[in-house]
Amino acid sequence: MTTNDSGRRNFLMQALAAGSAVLLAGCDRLSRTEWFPQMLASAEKLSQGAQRLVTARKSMAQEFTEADLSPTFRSNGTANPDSPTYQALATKGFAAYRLAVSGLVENPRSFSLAELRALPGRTQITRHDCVEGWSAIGKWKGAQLSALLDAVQPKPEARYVVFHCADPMDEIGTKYYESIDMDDARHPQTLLAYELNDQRLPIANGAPIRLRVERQLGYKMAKYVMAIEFVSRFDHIAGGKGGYWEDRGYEWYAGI
Ligand SMILES: Nc1nc2c(c(=O)[nH]1)N[C@H]1C(S)=C(S)[C@@H](COP(=O)(O)O)O[C@H]1N2
Ligand SMILES: [Mo]
Repeated sequence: MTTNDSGRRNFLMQALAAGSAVLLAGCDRLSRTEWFPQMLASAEKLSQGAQRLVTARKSMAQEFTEADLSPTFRSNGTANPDSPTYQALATKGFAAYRLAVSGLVENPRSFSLAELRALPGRTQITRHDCVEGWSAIGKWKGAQLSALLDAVQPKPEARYVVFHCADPMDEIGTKYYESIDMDDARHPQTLLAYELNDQRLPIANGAPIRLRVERQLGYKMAKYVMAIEFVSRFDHIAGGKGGYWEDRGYEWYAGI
């Protein structure tokens, strides 16, 4: 390695370290400054590349035992969506809930909760890491997203899965949303979860359906999922960065 190479490497390592330190500092405060989104955008390119080098995308997230479960799994972000449509569903125990699946698929259709429960599923005890600096270990049960893919048959042009949520985030009704790529969509631990710690998923944690995508940070795990859309790009959706927090400067690939 030449002197130049190692100088460049040190620079990269420092940039990566700075990126992760800032990530621990919190959702709201930093995203409003101008330099923060820009720095995250460049840190994302570095960390995504680094992640691809060191971790195969197919690797499994660590799983834990019942003894490791957190006494309570806290709620973060929206705890009860402020939307008449959602409240009407919740009042009737989500009996009328249907998950609409659209976009670049051969068989667009919707799923009732019973139909989602009937899909091949998985139970897993994993650790959830939020960028605000807390973690919790919980037991999740849900349909494997790969099973839903088998049912709807994504077209070859489909590159991303977008999750549209019920919760308005501001007065003008901007809704939470998220997206993942097809590698994560087909990963065995990627679930449309309907149970937390052997109970029906509580409203505070995303009832009736929330995404688990275990090798990424908490904000990727969309709660209150109402619709799923398969797309080839997401620059036309909301702020164009692939998620509610991404539109406010967070990195799209939030690998841990
Ligand atoms: N729809 C929706 N999904 C969301 C959020 C939200 O506010 N709305 N917050 C995200 C963040 S930042 C985290 S850490 C987790 C929190 O999940 P929990 O409430 O089960 O702890 O949900 C994520 N998914
Ligand atoms: Mo979070």
